[in-house]
Amino acid sequence: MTEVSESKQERFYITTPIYYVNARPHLGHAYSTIVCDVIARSKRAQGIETWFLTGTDEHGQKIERSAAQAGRSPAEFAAAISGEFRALWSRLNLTCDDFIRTTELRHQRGVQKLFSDMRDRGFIYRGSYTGQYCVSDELYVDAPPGSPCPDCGRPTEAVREENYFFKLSAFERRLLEYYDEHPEFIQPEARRNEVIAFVRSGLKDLSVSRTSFRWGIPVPGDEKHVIYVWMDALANYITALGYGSDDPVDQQRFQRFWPADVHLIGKEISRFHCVYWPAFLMAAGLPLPRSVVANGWLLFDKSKMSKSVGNIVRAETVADVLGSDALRYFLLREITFGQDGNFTFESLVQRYNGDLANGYGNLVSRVVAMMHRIFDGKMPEATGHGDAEDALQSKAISVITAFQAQFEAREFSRALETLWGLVAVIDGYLTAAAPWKKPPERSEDDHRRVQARVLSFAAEAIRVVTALAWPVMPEATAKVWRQLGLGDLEQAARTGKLKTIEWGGLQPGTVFAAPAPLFPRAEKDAIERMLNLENQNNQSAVAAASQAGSTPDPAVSEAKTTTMSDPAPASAIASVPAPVQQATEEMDAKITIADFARVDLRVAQVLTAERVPKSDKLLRLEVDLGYEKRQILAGIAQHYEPEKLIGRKVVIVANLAPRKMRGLESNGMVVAASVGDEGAPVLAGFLEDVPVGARLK
Ligand code: ME8
Repeated sequence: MTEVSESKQERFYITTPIYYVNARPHLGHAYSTIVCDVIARSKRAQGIETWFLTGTDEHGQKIERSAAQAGRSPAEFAAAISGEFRALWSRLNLTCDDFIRTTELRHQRGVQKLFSDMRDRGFIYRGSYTGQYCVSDELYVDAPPGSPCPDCGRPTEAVREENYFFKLSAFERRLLEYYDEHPEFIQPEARRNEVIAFVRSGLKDLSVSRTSFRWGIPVPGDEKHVIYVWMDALANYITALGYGSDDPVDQQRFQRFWPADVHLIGKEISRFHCVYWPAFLMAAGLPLPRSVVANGWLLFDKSKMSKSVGNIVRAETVADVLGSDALRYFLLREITFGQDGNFTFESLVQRYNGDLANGYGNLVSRVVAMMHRIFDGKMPEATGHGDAEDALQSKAISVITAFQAQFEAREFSRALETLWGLVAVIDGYLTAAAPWKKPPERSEDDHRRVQARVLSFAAEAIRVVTALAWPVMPEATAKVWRQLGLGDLEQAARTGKLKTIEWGGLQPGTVFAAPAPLFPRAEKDAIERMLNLENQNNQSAVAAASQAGSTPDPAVSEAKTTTMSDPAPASAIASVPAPVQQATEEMDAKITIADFARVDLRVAQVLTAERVPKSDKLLRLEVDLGYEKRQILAGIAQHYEPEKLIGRKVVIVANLAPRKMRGLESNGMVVAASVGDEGAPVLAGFLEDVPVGARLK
């Protein structure tokens, strides 16, 4: 059952947990998702066909209650917060191939199929449940009334319901055998031991439906029940691929990528992923994932960063002040993967200045600037080399091997430490050779030869660091790649040019691009600025919550709340309820940089353009963002001929929630000035050439 076809070896499927939409994303969520992105990028760079899935978990009692508290329907509430996750992932340069929402029809259909299959195979039966339930963890708790939740310590609630049960007990032995035969299934070891101990202590059948609330996927054929939210949520890993769909394209994707190679999760949800999920799959006759890998917790003020503790830091705050690469680098470098790790603003700024601003960034700008000053930006021919060059080259070669092995073993912190060891060696090599200083006894010709040798060796070593660091810092490394005259790094990765990284890729004669700042040094006020942004955000969250509580939206009917496939309305990105008057006031109010930064404006190139049938206003555009292609509908047909738009660079709002118009999905919005009384659109553009995907900020 768990056999995998030969061809699957060349493919790689990785998933994050799908995040609850009861609260906005924070650094903890960003951490797991960044780790997945880094792994996905490195697999793609190795030429492995990769699928990276993330999404949001939108059903269940917890979300229903959070929405009610905010005075909104669950559908609206979920759409707003889900939009925030999606926008953040794009802001952090995360290259997810798909983002699933459990309220989508494709998911609902797949979950119902899974449920029916398990029931048809005799693993689901009717019974009644009397016991405790933890709404925060959406967990049945086997304990007497009044007991706190053993996982989170919060009070549990008594539940007495007619339910459907899953025969979990039937899988106890098979699960233990599976863990035994596949030691890599649960990682790291500590989690594996916990899970095995839990299963050995005996498995009871699991209640998999609820009748006391409505916000969920109905049990097929018995609609008064909704399916247990964890069964609903776990199924996302297959429904997103196409399980349960009749469309051959979906079915093919499912065949291509299932089973998953890595379900990356936080350690607190190991039981759901390592016990319930494989048991569900066995019951449905589906192959099991290859591994469930748990990251440790990001701690802030010594406890797990979480919304309920109230000790969260937002990823946007760090990205606004230090850039998204700095956040990505810090999380991977600072935390030993698999273990808990502390977040402090002090260590963040220290690492930023030490490793990035003064380290890699400074090294690159020195070498690129000297290359321009001394050799007009053209890589010189290096003639001859001595011990120092041999040492540098062999260090670089050994770092390539060590880094790749450590990275593959998911020892990200060690791998980056190894790589920055090379940065230090290049720095030392430059300082010792001092190509900027001509010793009096050295002739002009000799000096120029030394300069050519030293700068070309240093630049080549920087190329190696840059190629290896790309999955972790895609933005900065892409800038360096361009400065080294090597073109588009993202494209190099996509076209297999990073498959083997070897010494000697930078050829004499290569023309370097102009130096561009990479990591400007963080000044003393950086921490203060981040703290201010956090405070502002907390205040606006409090204001939003209090407004939300006071403005329940009577216009949203019950029918709407149970709709499973509502796309996020564009206006729902802000999670503040927006009666019209308030919206008008907000238009007049000043916004902060952080508010502006939430709008992801990007340069995109039009690949195809055509009129939308039966619409005199709409054009259907396919645009390239560099990191992805997408479809956008633009209301410009009366002012622009479609053929003339092809190849043109336009500005789009890249993180607008998708909308359907005339049956077609629009993923973003083209930005245009609105001119004259009629508001004729004039597309925004640039006088200089700009690369696709560049962000406007
Ligand atoms: O559990 N440190 O969603 P969730 C590290 N919907 N990782 C953290 C973290 C922290 N402080 N805080 C959150 C759920 N995470 C379910 C999952 S999957 C089928 C359903 C990350 O919104 C970590 O990956 O509570 C953790 O498991 C996940 O966010 C929990 O997100």
